Amino acid sequence: MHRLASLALCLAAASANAAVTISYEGFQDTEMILQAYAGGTGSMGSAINNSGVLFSPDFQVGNDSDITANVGYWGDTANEPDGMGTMYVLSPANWGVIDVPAGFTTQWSTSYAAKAQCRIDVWSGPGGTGSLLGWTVINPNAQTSGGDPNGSFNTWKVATIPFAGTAMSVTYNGPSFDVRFDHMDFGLVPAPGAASLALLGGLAALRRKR
Ligand SMILES: [Ca+2]
Ligand SMILES: [Ca+2]
Ligand SMILES: [Ca+2]
Repeated sequence: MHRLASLALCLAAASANAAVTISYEGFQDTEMILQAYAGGTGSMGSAINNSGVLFSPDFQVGNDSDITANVGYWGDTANEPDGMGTMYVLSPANWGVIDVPAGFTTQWSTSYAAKAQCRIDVWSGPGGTGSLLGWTVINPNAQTSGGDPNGSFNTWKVATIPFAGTAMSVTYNGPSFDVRFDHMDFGLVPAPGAASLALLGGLAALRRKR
């Protein structure tokens, strides 16, 4: 597909400010994600959905080797928070870009299992340009071994970057292989109870009117 045509598809499908969750399921081992979440495919042909999120070639998926029996560093995971597939970075430049052309607001968050430090930045423009809206440093979190039953990336935590304004890209700055990601959220998913709180507020306003 022509790059511009696929970009136009993304823009049409993803409305601004919609929250998107990426779970990294449905890929082949070591497949580059590329446009699999933007109406296109990953490097091995997997098409997931059209959430309007595009990955530079630095981001790949590995499936838990306890399930696939295809043993490699990519499948060395356990206790994954969302299915059996996780994402890692393979980048000679220690750099990767995730673009969201329609933009997202409020916060970015992810689950991670880290053996090394990396930095994540959220930007107002595409490709890591514009204003730096927010950032976080992910530090190694106690990885042991085993879990389901194998996997040396087996302890998961959540990192969150809250920000004001509208973001169009997220960049990764860190080593290859040593940080795994899963259940990545672009935008804020309303917490359970938020709707009922709004309802209570409405009822209170009604009572005051009487
Ligand atoms: Ca597992
Ligand atoms: Ca495992
Ligand atoms: Ca997953």
